[in-house]
Amino acid sequence: MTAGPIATHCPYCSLQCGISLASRDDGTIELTGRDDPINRGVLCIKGANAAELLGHPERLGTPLVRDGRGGPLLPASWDEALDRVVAAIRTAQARHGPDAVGCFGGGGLTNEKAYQLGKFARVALRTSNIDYNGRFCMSSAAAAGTRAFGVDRGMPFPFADIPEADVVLLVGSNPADTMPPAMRFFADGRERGALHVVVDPRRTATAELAHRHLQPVPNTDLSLANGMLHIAVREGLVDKSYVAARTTGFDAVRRAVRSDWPDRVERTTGVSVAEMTETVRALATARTAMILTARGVEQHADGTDTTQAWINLALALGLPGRGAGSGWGTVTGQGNGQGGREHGQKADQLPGYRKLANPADRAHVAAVWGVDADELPGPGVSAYELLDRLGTDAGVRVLLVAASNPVVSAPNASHVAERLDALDFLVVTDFFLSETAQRADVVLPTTQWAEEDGTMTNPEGRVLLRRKAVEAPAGVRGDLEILRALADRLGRGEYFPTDPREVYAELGRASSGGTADYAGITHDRLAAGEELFWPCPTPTHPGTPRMFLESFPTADGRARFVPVTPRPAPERPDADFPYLLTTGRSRGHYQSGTQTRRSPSLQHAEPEAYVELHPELAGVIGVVDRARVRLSTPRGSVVLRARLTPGIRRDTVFVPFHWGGASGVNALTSAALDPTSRMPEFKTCPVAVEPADAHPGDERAPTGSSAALPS
Ligand SMILES: Nc1nc2c(c(=O)[nH]1)N[C@H]1C(S)=C(S)[C@@H](COP(=O)(O)OP(=O)(O)OC[C@H]3O[C@@H](n4cnc5c(=O)[nH]c(N)nc54)[C@H](O)[C@@H]3O)O[C@H]1N2
Ligand SMILES: Nc1nc2c(c(=O)[nH]1)N[C@H]1C(S)=C(S)[C@@H](COP(=O)(O)OP(=O)(O)OC[C@H]3O[C@@H](n4cnc5c(=O)[nH]c(N)nc54)[C@H](O)[C@@H]3O)O[C@H]1N2
Ligand code: SF4
Ligand SMILES: [Mo]
Repeated sequence: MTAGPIATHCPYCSLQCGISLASRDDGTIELTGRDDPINRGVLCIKGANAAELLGHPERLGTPLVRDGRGGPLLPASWDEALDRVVAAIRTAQARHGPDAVGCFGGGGLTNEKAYQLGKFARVALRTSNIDYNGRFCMSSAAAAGTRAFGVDRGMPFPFADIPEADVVLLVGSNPADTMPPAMRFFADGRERGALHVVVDPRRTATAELAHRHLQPVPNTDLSLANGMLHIAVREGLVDKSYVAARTTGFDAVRRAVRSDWPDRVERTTGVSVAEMTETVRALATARTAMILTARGVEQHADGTDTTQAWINLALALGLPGRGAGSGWGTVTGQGNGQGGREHGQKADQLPGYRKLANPADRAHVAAVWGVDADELPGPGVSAYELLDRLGTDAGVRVLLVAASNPVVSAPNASHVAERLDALDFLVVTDFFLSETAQRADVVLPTTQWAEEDGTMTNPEGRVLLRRKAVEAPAGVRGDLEILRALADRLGRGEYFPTDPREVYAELGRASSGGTADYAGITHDRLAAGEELFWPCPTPTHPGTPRMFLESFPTADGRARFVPVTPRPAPERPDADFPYLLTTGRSRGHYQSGTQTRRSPSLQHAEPEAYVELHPELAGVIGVVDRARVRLSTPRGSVVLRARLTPGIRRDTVFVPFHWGGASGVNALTSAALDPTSRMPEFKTCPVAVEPADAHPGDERAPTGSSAALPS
């Protein structure tokens, strides 16, 4: 312990709840919730048990290198491991050119690390091949938000606005499980008399708390939103003066929704005309109203248009920029899901949301970096496309993964694992031996949250200082130090400082004048307790908690309607695959589970993967609660324990994606990509559901956890 207690933030989700860490006399660490503006001392089960990650027996303490091809991973010195990585990079680039080396980043990285990884790809590797797991997360909302408002800031207003909304429509979002401490904002609103409506194919914990639950067929939200806009037009509920003064393009949208007759939409979605009408009337007549969307809306092959459909409804009702308690927002998910998408680890992007394809943007960032703009590569391909081409002539031969576990979390994951195995060389930096690290040629052990300083940006665009509270184990290096050591060996070390404050100061200059302007936010201002939201262009600027009040950051200052119409789903149920599979999260585990499956308390609370199904469906296929069920899609099959719940639609089953191996649901999911955001279709695919024990020969119990995990 450096000194205690130290104020830091949770290692997991975007809420970044305030945590205090102190060391007890016996050397153990005490973790408590801190009175932070967001969580007010409350933590969910994951954050409350996060200290179990510190000093964990499976923590990686030394680099690992693979002994020959196919041999085991063995401990090695840092010099040996780094030299091997650089030799592989040099060989691949000499043979195949700079783009033969790629980087795959993550939205859990601090702003400093995300920035540095993007710079490392462009300046040290000179490759166009970098993307990150945020492409799997909210990229569709980012695309739709940018198209409509000229900027992507998840929530363009603070969480504190939620209780101010008289009506809240929460679509494809389950914060009661995914961000439990945020539920107090909703509870405060309901106490004031607000009306809350949840749209989800499952009766989630969030839907339980709401007044109304609309339960559509998965992947029909676009029709639902268009149907509701059709009703708004027909009933004269459109805010005409707002539309005239603050938007463009409404006529085309009005024409586009003309054929979305409510009774037709009812047949497609399963949501009744009465439910739609009541919801639209409530939103339109409320003093303040808010539409919030999340992964249930976005993780589809038409996720950008689907998000746009909800934005179109919000614009027609005059919500964005109306003032406190009104608007549209997307609830970003990963620890630094917001900041992770702003600073250049995305294929087409430079820091501050600048674009690699824009000459002025290139010139600005190249000047900050001290390199020639012509030296910077062009845009690369998106995350799944990068993974899909690994080891091919058109693809990357050497991949560096930092802060993601795509063997578990990517769609069509068995294929992704095959592609990773086809690489000449895989390098993973992690603090545990994730399923992806298990396939690597070199694993570099890195520091974790409480062992390093850095900043995170939460879903409201608020920048937070996450402080170092404990010493890292000897033998472990921070990601910034690892990038520096690699850059040194590539002859570019001077460009890569390792002090997070220094990196942050540079990030501020690189983002200055950009859409996500951090120039005025400093570690010192944050340490002094200032609450700062970007854009914040100067050291005396107060930051921007609430955007769009006067105008939108588009060329003409107006928000843009975009007409969107439903497209046929990439795959439709048929006799072989008659039901719909949807996927998402459970309360006790985080993402690919690398961290939470190693927490004894969380493993005890939620030991194994499961499939939620309706008792009637269970009856039809002949399984009882806790029986083993086989789910199959054209890509593979998994066996999971049944959890019967009347809260799910009869035609739909739900599986959380936190487990790998034999219980990894991503062996089933589809990699159909949204044409704009390149977001995969995680949330819906046709599936066959049958009792597992009808198939003798597969009597293996679903373990889900890898061999390396505690039993
Ligand atoms: N416990 C826990 N919390 C987390 C995480 C975690 O792994 N575990 N991860 C964090 C991250 S990275 C993220 S992105 C967030 C995600 O947070 P959420 O978006 O709240 O989580 P999901 O469970 O992915 O999806 C939300 C809901 O979408 C519904 N859904 C599925 N298909 C459809 C559809 O077609 N239409 C509609 N309207 N709804 C649909 C699902 O039933 C689910 O309840 O959570 C963050 N918080
Ligand atoms: N079927 C299905 N699949 C999904 C989703 C879904 O809803 N359904 N959701 C998608 C979404 S929204 C997301 S965000 C992705 C997330 O999926 P992943 O990208 O796999 O995310 P994590 O499991 O958080 O993986 C982070 C890894 O990096 C390590 N790590 C954490 N912090 C750091 C760090 O600072 N440095 C380094 N070097 N390593 C670190 C962790 O130990 C862990 O192994 O999954 C996607 N996959
Ligand atoms: S809600 Fe998110 S940030 Fe808060 S304690 Fe839970 S996992 Fe951590
Ligand atoms: Mo996410």
